[in-house]
Amino acid sequence: MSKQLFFKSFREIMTNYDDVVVVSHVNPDGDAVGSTLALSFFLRKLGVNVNVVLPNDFPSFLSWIPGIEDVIIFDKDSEKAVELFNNADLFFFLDFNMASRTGLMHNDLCHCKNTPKILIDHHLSPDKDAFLACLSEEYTSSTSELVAELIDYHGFDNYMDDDIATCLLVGIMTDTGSFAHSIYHPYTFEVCGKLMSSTLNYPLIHRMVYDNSSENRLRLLGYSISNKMIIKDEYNTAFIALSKDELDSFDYKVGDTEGIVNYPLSISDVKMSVLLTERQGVIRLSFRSKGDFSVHELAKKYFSGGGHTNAAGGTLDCSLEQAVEKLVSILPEYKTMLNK
Ligand SMILES: [Mn+2]
Repeated sequence: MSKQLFFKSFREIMTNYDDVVVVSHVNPDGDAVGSTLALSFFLRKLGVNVNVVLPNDFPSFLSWIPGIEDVIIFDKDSEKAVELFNNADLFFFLDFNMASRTGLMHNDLCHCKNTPKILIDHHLSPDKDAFLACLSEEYTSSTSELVAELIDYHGFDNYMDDDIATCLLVGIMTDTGSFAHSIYHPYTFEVCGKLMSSTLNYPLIHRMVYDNSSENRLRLLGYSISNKMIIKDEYNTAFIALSKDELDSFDYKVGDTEGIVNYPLSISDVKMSVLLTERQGVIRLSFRSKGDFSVHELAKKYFSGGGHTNAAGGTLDCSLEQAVEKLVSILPEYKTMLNK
């Protein structure tokens, strides 16, 4: 479905549904939270009853964002979440495109397979047939930008307010690393300019997102880079592996490792950076790259994951040492591309 057709038919589609549940991916980031909340505000303005359900808790740096107090966290209140799922006549899937990215909610969502679903997302390779309507735009900064464009299409002045604009700016800001990457067209700046034209205090929003760390989080970052970063010069690759014990020693909270993976890329020759973390028995891998080296392909092929060309995730069911071994063992395959 083209973007224009999606926007055009959106209002008409929504006249058929009254009880909507908006969901996003496990370990929700700024874009997942910002886009789901912004869409839910917009849908309420269209007269729809909306609930937002996230698989697990959001990072503490988002605890102030408008609307967050009404979000249902599945792993804290699964009974309520399942009740909402069962009552829903429509789901929105935002900022992910593989049902397995909904973590523990996956099974319960599978039980609602007859309830129509609408996708709004910017990740690669969606399963388009699974959706009633699908807005999948790989070359867009963020899902929040797509929600902004949807609202813009239906009348910016009629529907935009400071709460929605705040959520959208947080999503776009975090998915672009403060407007440093993942920007493909002028519209990203145009719509942010429009969002700013209200009474928003942008420096305050930026500060609330980026200058909101605990002391432990910053010390964990320092430790990760100073003590744990390994550089494989031959492959222009850097990686950091953090065990559960190491995370615990910094009193790890959800979101504390967010962003660590980006730092090694600031070294001029490093083309790929990988963060491996040991969580609840599995190893999570987070990949970042520069230029046209696709971490999406690599994550998909070897780590049951995917994402974007320059940012992707994956998991391995093994020990941290084995995960590091596996990562190092596949680097020769990518040597030429990593040295381009
Ligand atoms: Mn996103």
